[in-house]
Amino acid sequence: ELCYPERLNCAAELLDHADPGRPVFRTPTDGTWTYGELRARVDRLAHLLTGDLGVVPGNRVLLRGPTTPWLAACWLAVLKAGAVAVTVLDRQRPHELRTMCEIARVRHALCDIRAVDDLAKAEVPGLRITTYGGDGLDDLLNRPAPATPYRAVDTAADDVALIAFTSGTTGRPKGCMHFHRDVLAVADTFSRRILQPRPDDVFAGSPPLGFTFGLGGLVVFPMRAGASALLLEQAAPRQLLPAIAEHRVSVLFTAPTAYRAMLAELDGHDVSSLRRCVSAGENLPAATWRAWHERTGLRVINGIGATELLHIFISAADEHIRPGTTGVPVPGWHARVQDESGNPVLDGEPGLLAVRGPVGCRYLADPRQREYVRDGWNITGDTYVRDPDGYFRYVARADDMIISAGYNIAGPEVEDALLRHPDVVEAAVVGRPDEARGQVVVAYAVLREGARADAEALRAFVREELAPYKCPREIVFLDALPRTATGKLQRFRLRTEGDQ
Ligand code: 3SK
Repeated sequence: ELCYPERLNCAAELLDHADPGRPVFRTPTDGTWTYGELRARVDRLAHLLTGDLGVVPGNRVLLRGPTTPWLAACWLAVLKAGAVAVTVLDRQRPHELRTMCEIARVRHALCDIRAVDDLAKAEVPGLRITTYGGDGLDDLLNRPAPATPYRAVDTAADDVALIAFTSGTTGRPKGCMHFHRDVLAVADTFSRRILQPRPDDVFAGSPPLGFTFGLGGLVVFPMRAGASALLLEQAAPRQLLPAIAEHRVSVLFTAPTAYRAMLAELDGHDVSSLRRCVSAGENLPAATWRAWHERTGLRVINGIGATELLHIFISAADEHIRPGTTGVPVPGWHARVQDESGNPVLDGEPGLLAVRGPVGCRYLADPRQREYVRDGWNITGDTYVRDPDGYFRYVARADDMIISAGYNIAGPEVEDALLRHPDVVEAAVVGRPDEARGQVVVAYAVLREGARADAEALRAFVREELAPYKCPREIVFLDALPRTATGKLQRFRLRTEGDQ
């Protein structure tokens, strides 16, 4: 049982426990910040926010920039000052930013100077933008520091700390409100119980801080454990692999696609410092799990999380990992599989994943709240099967099931089969409307450089692995699959490809 005091400021809680001399953020080019240095910079930012910038508790402050210690410091300062951090991705475009600012009624923004153009182009009425990383905020920060540390605003544990946006794989963005206690709860469930971090751990990964996957993995979890994080502005596998060796990274957060890309480039890289590898953001196919295990000896910790629930709620570590499954509910969380009417289905039968735990979905002024939360359960939109031994197995996104000539086909199962072929690095399988069969299975594949396999060879390979009705009618070769800014596959774009 998690138990937090009624009055709680999660930023103060994260900042105040570690030894001030220990490292908290490392960077490839700008050195290392200690907890003491971070605390001093956060206090100075909080003084600025509530002084010159006129921010008052409850105000929503947009944060935008690449993954840097300054972005993390801004996030902590906004929360310490009792305001609400509105996190967005630095890849989001002006019209998206404008919509998010409208939904969250944002009046202040702290923005990395390198990401300010699109925010300015968004022309948000009444928005005061303060930049950092150039002049602007740096100017203010260079003034003599106030003598006294900043006293954290006495927020309630269930005051809103954070609004994180999700657009899913399509649609108008939804702002998810999370409380101060929620921020600690994800650290005290997934991180503490599954990762079991130690103060000497070095966290790193590819998700940006504007995505709660990255915010948890690169700021909240390391700080809650008194550990440190390597913050990389560019975290594609090409940068990640050498950084792991150079900074002795021990806990890695990334997505299945990145594990596959790193496998292709692993030769000559030392990953012996890794002790925990987390995969989330998308389903981790058993083929990818096995390939990473074979090459590195490491057992990837798979997990499913959601912006609505802040972080990961089903997972497993060490000897409890079963490749091809997501795992079991993280201690503190409950999960079940149910039908459309909310009745639990039998083990082994597919249905909708329903989750309950210390964090719940609270959309900001959005009627879709009624679809996501039903009878106290959060319906994530994923189709799952619960095995008789209690393990949860991903089937597909609920709207990604293919129905062909009366057969239900889960695209990810066919993708998994394609990924077992040595020439295939990425695969996406969708249903295309068909008069005779309702839908037919169509696969999109990205091949390894220099690979020779043609569509017929891949179809023959899949026929050896799966029942013939699951075999793609057609295989289309692409250079890359369409993905959202957070790296999620956009199957709807492939489904409508033929319409354009
Ligand atoms: O959206 C996701 O897939 C996710 C995964 C892990 C942690 C947090 C999130 C939002």
